[in-house]
Amino acid sequence: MSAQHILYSFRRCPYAMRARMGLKIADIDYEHREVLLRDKPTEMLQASPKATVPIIVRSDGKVIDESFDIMLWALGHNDPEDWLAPDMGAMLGLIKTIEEPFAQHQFRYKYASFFDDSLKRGDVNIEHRDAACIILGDYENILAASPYLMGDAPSLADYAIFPFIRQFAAVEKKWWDKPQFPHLHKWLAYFLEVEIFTSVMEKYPLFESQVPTA
Ligand SMILES: N[C@@H](CCC(=O)N[C@@H](CS)C(=O)NCC(=O)O)C(=O)O
Repeated sequence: MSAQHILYSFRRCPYAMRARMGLKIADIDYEHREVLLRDKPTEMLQASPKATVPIIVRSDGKVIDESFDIMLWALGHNDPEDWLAPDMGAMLGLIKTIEEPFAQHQFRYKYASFFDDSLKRGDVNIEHRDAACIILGDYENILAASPYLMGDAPSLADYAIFPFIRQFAAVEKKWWDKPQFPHLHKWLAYFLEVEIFTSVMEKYPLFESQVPTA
């Protein structure tokens, strides 16, 4: 049997979601290894000591441990819906913002008590929510003028970004549903239903490490 690509993934991680969507649209076959972030398997740590998901160990032994690079690698093989069609510089400008600073603000917004002992679990940090909203306002303005971030068709930019907006939207559902970002809502609702997304959200059994623990 020929060696297969192996993906270390965590279902609810937005980085892993976008990598899985890239692999799926490119129709790349791989062995899915579902992990727990609090109990990472030795095989994953050996593949990439950075120890973040997603990680793909390619069949040629090369390791890619950045979600966006996994998307690019997959789409470089096969890009049937032309996700790479828009100008890459413009897409990169948008996509970079989502990882830093948006994802950082979102983490501090959602897990406020982790950074402030006076808060209790479930409390949110409004300053970080506001900071994230400045970025969301930029997306809202783009989406007021076109259905997708790069124009009339979905692209890499949309797929690389929406898993993070999904996560943000889920922190305070009631607050999010106030009519402040109507175009962003519509856009997110579309991507939450697309087959490429729903198909990568199926549940996998946990990967069991084959490396004996000491
Ligand atoms: N820049 C990385 C970030 C990946 C990342 O931070 N993933 C999170 C889960 S959503 C993680 O693995 N964190 C490590 C941990 O929680 O131990 C990428 O794009 O792949």
